[in-house]
Amino acid sequence: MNTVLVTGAAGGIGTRLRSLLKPIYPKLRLSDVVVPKDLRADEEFVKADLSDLAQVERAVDGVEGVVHLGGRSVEDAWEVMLPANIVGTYNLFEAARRRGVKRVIFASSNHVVGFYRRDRRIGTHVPVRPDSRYGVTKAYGEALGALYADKYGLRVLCIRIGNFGDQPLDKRRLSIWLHPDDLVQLIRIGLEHPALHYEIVYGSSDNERSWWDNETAFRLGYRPKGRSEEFRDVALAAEAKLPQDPIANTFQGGTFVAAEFTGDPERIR
Ligand code: 15L
Repeated sequence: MNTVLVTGAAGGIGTRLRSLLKPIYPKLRLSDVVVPKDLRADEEFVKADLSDLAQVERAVDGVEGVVHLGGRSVEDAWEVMLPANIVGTYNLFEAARRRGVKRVIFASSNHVVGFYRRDRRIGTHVPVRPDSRYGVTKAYGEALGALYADKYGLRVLCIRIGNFGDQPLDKRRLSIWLHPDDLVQLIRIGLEHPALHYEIVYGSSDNERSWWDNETAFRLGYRPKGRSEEFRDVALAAEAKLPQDPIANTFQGGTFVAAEFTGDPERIR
């Protein structure tokens, strides 16, 4: 894999990945709708609005692999989601097909399955249960990835990212935390695994309290190093200071589930 494009390079995960991926993929290209504040002279940057197909085509031109982090990464109004995550994700896959990109890593989210209860252990073959408009756009992105893999032969890895960061922030994140180095490992699987066609994996570290069966990732060679339990005391202390919401605490998606929720949670089994 020679040239790799990271979309959403000015965002939280993108900013961190820039320095982690550069030593592995020296011809790293970055794109975003805004120029990253700390862009270095040795970094290649192409400004692109994901809702404009021509701009996205320019961004992907000449690259072999794309790590697609771009778009809105939390819940928002449909008017925001539509151009950023629906039109934008379509444009990304379509531009990749038109310009002969070989592989796309799609940054999906745990919010694709946020309405599963915390007492359920789920793999990647369960029906999606999005907890937000945001989660729906990520489920749509996974479906687009399957279409472009099956119909046009793109190799696609969808990573349902839990919570990315140096340490788990609270009790829920003890179950879904993803260490930056473990995300790099998953991205490398997506960009380099010789037998990859289309897969969905969970982007989570070696978390004792995980709700997810990440068998597909392990089959592809993923060996996470981060262990959330090492941060248990700090995470639980932080949890004690948070407002507690029974709906958020029942379901895997947490506050994304509770936002706008009406009625009886017993209807969701
Ligand atoms: C996500 O998908 C978001 O992008 C991130 O900001 C966190 O909210 C994360 O999920 C989470 O569930 O903690």
